Amino acid sequence: TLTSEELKEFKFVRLLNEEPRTKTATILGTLYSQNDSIIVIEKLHFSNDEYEILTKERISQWIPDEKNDIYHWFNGLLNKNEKWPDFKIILIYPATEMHIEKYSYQPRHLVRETPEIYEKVVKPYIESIPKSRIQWVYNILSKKSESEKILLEVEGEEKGFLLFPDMKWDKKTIESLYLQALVYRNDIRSLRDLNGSHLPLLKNLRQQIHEFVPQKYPNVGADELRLFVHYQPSYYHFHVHVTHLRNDIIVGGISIAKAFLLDDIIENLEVFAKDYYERCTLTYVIGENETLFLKLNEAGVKFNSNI
Ligand code: M7G
Repeated sequence: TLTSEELKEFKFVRLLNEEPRTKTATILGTLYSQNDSIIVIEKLHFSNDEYEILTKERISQWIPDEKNDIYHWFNGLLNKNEKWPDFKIILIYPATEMHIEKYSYQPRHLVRETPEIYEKVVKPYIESIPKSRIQWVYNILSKKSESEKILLEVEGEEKGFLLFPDMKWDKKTIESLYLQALVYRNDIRSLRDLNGSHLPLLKNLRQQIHEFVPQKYPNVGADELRLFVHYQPSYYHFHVHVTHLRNDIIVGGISIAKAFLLDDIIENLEVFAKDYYERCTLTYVIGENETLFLKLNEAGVKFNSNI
């Protein structure tokens, strides 16, 4: 094997690829005698036994970035001499039992939700969720929090929305661009509520985002943006996720049976039926710890491929 002294002879030629989400960079270079060499370098995961001391001893600096209700986010340095932050932290404080469930590893299952199951189990569950749980959403809409980060504001009771950076985004790495479009109106709980009357809203949102984002970030084309909604979402005030195509490994969040493309939604409502989402069976993934999963189980809803 080559020694570390020998490897120091590696001369950088050019960057072939970088994947911010997997924390890898692929570099072309030369080693002795001008032979082409490729290095794939990957930041390692925190190791298990480090977690206990991680926050207490290893982090030398937390740099506050933003706060909204119980959500606080920071950038940080592990080593004081670092030139730029080497990690990003989301702190939920105080966290409820629901947060602990959501953020814990959990086995997942597919559900096939018929309109009847929606009416009987899902809708009452959504209606039982206290509004206070989405205080952070109202803070954004009323400009109490994150107002200086709003990227685009489209007025109008029916078609209006706000576009702003998702808390998962570091706000600078274009390949991992992640924005949220949050509508002003509060009468759409989720995908299930969408019907033909919402087409002007959905189309306006799509068009405005496709025009605005490439202007704001000139290295991003409209055809490099993925616009989608989650079903089930974690909060029931209608919002659309906007991500860069390269940002395609967000665990679960972009996978089939969780993310539904805005283009397909518009198509289904426009070409097939205005009440498509009222009548269709929706198949989606749900975690075992989620309250809705428990409710579905209590109601005896079994995964059924014959529906
Ligand atoms: P979702 O589809 O309801 O479910 O998306 P998910 O949380 O299972 O993905 C909510 C989205 O809003 C997520 O992408 C979150 O990262 C983002 N988000 C959540 N909170 C609490 C905040 C916040 O306070 N500020 C911002 N900017 N984004 C948030």
